[in-house]
Amino acid sequence: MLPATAAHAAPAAPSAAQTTVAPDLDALTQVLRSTTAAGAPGAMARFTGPDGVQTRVEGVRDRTTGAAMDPRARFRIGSVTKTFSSVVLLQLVDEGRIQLDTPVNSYLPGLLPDDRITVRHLLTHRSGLADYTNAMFEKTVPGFEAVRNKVFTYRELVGLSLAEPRTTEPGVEYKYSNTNFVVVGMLIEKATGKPVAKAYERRIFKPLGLRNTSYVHPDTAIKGLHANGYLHPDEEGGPLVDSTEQTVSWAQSAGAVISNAADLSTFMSALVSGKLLRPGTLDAMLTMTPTDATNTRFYGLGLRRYDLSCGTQVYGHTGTVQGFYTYSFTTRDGSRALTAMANTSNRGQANTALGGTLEAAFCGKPTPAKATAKAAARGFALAPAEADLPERG
Ligand code: REY
Repeated sequence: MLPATAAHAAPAAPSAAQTTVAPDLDALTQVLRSTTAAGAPGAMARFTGPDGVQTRVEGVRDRTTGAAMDPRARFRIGSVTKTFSSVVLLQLVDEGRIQLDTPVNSYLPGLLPDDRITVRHLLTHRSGLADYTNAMFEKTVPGFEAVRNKVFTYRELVGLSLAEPRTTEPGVEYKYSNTNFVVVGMLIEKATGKPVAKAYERRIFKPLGLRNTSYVHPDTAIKGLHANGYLHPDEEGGPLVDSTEQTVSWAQSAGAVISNAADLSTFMSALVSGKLLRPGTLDAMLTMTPTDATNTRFYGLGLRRYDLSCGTQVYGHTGTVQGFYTYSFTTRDGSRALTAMANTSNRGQANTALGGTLEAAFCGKPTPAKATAKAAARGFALAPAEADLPERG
């Protein structure tokens, strides 16, 4: 059962261009191989489209046993959690319990030092609240070891952010910050009177039947068939750290959900096809502003849009948590979806390589002449150096 307030909107009609492109499975395999060559023990991609499900794997999910990567494996999704948190928050907007342009302080009196910061500023990363994780993980492995078994309250995390100067005036600039989605978690708990885990379960996991998805904070294990995560140390050539078990308390509603590829794609497709939000709030979520100068990457409300070289636009989120890189994206009509994961992190080259799964899956067989002409017509710079840089989360 969907919550009483969930609306079923008709999905947007797929464009002819979107339905005729088949994924390039050889290219997908090549991308996964380059991801493992760049230092990921394993990598996987799972594509859903009109012809059903196609999966590709490379490498291992467990370096000790040598078990192969498995497309069904569970893993830590990092910031893809932000899309789940946004959906819950926006359902509360649909129910009239929270308003997007109301100051956060009217729901959580005195929490923030600036009454001008609104709920929408949090969801669009325009609050100016510093990201406390930059200092926390300045030294990657020591930073991780210091928090892997810790349990933080939301207020402690907000306190870490407020000890630093704010980065922008409210609303002025996009500055990605985990703090925003920590405050979103607080708003959800304030409005529902229950832990965020209950809200995710009742409003998303159960209605969509996501049996491989959970929020177990502060438990440290990933139950069932899962991939182990391996963190690269800052020192080149140093041993990988098995980072599978941790509380993820440093992220909570900004990054602590566990899921698998099938569930993430189901979630993203359901979201864009109107199964979780009323049309007005979904429109608000899909209203995007650029996150960089390439004009190919955008952020809405807890949701990214990437404009690919073939002109196809995909919606979803990226995730980085120690030991795991994730991409989960779908076309606007929800008919095609890709979730890709590599079981490593702090390895930019591996993350960039994994991002290539999007082009292989959604743009299909490379036809350079056509792609070049199309991209030029749309004013895209082809593969600018900047566009190759992986984003945080
Ligand atoms: C935190 C550091 C990444 C990860 C982060 N993740 O903010 C959130 C997100 C949930 O947006 C770590 N990097 C790594 C370092 C760099 O420690 N010194 O790569 O595992 O997804």
